[in-house]
Amino acid sequence: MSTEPPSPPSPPSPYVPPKVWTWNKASGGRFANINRPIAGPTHEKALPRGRHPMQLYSLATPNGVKVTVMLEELLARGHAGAEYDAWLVRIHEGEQFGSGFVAVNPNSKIPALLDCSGPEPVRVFESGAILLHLAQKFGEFLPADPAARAECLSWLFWQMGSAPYLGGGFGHFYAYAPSKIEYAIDRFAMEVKRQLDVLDRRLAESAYLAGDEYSVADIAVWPWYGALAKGLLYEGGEFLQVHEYRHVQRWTDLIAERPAVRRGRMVNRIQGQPSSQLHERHDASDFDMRTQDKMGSP
Ligand SMILES: N[C@@H](CCC(=O)N[C@@H](CS)C(=O)NCC(=O)O)C(=O)O
Repeated sequence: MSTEPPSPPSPPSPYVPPKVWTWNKASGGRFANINRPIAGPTHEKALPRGRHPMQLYSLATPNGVKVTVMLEELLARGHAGAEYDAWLVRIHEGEQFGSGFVAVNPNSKIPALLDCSGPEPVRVFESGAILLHLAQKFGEFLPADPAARAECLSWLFWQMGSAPYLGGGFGHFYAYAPSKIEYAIDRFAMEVKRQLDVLDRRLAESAYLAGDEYSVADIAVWPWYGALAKGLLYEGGEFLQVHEYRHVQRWTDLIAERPAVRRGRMVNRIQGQPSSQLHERHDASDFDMRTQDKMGSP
């Protein structure tokens, strides 16, 4: 009989990728029911269609809010052609994989827009493309001067390239991954703090990202980095010490005051105060009984 004490459990062996990746459905964590390695529809489902020129299929995530804010801003400037029906797409229930939605966005992600103002509907997907489509169509929120326009487009595309590190990188590993991986959290926390510093330095020299005027660049960046600056994303405010980015804070507060922003944030929203949620928007009067809060309440 051995008298040696039992040996302590050995640490989990490091993962060694196999030669060929295979789909282990159980490893998908919180998003296992919607993440798939293949594109295309999972089921037949036609999209609803309303009476307005713009048909939006979306949800009030930061990417969705960009578009509802843009449409509300255009309406506030008197563009009746920007009237829209906003339909709710519940991405956690897989509605982005319905055949009708995939026909509007083959990438199966909100937001997706159908511009029905012409003889044939025009589909637009990717929030940056939607903002640019609307800005060019209505001649708003995109500077006419070539140098100012170049600055505006640079920040617009900066957002498109940067936010995946914030959401898919930092947010995923800090808040959603089934285990906390120090290497991954460090890597993406560092990158997100660097991004906040990029914005902070820019906003130290001008009121808005493209210069003196509010533009599609602010409309794209604010829902992500403004929410982050207010501690509303991934409960990461303290961890990232977001209060230190004081020019980002100033800009976030300034934009949060805009009535169109307060309205746009409510559209297709399914969490937070019930009175601040407008699941679908079909008319300006839909906002009447709602609380249009600023950036403060989640
Ligand atoms: N680059 C895209 C990203 C869109 C995106 O990631 N949408 C998310 C919600 S914020 C989505 O629909 N996810 C559903 C899924 O991945 O199945 C854009 O800016 O429009």
